[in-house]
Amino acid sequence: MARQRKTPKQARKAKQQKKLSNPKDSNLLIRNHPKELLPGPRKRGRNKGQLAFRNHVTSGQATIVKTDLDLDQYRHREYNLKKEPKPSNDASVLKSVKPTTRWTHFVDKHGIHFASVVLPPEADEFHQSLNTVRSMMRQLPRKAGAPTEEIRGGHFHTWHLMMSGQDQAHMDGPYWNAKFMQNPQMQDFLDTEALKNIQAYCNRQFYECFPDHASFYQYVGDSSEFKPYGAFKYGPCFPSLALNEEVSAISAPHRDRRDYLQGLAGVMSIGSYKHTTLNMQEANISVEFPAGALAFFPSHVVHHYNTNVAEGETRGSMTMFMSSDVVKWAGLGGKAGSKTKEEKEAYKRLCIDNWNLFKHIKDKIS
Ligand SMILES: O=C(O)CCC(=O)C(=O)O
Repeated sequence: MARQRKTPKQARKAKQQKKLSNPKDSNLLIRNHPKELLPGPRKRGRNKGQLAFRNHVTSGQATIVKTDLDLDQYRHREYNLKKEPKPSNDASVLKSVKPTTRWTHFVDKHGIHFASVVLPPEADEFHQSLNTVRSMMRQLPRKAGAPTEEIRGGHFHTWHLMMSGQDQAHMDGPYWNAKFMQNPQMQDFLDTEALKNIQAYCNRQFYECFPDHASFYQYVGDSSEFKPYGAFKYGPCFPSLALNEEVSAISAPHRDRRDYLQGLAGVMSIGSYKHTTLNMQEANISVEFPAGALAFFPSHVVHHYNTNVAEGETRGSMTMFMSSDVVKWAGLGGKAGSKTKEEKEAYKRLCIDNWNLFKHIKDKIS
């Protein structure tokens, strides 16, 4: 009997499956790593971040916006939200917010702080660094990235500098995606002074907006699984960075279901454009998102997307995040499948406890 030809989609899936079940050892970050169950977030840096947050709120440099999000709806979930139909990309039905202060903090219906948008600082050094990063991004070798996936809107390239530890990849430990590992130009880009300035800025803002999350992220990065290997390339908080090419990179509605459920992603918007928005469906808001602004939000919880920039304008973004698997590797120190029931239970409890990283705004400023 003649074999049926695979559709292009089936062929792509088969290739991907093959790749996943034949991991290259050289992509492994660490082998024979010690087991270490995470006890919880560290205090390091958190107090300083808390103080900075309180200062900018009480000195009138921040606006607090109440939204329709209800975080309580998600608190019983440990790792994943169920797949739901994607919302439409009609942002005109959402409540529009235009940041007028340097910081805008968004709270859910119970007052829990879950997202922030930070307008770019005036400092020349920041803008010079960002422009250098933008021009270097244009030179990045295309072979070190991939065309955008379906979930994202336009036709653009994404460089996924991603550390992961997906169990379905049958890896014995955390690993880098191969394209990134093997590309020296990408390594040079990450070592450039300008990128380091932007990286430090993003991590500092993370501490100053979400000190509890930031200290937990840094704690994961400081664990013996990752620290000796300099694994958190966009650290100290973020292990992974996706560079969305500056052409017309606009996200279609999606949830990042591999991001740590109780965590936050950061997105810095870049480009030459007059207007786009970051839209958060479950919060029912559409926030003006100018070039150079930085947003933190729960990327696994809320469906998010952008509105188009005008014809002839350019737009890209730098998305920083931590996959669930990264926390899992540090929490379980190896394959989840080979763990005892107690270890698995302890990890589940850690995840549920980590919903408490989201704090009430009153507690953050008192
Ligand atoms: O570019 C943006 O504003 C959003 C980026 C994003 O959602 C992503 O990279 O997953």
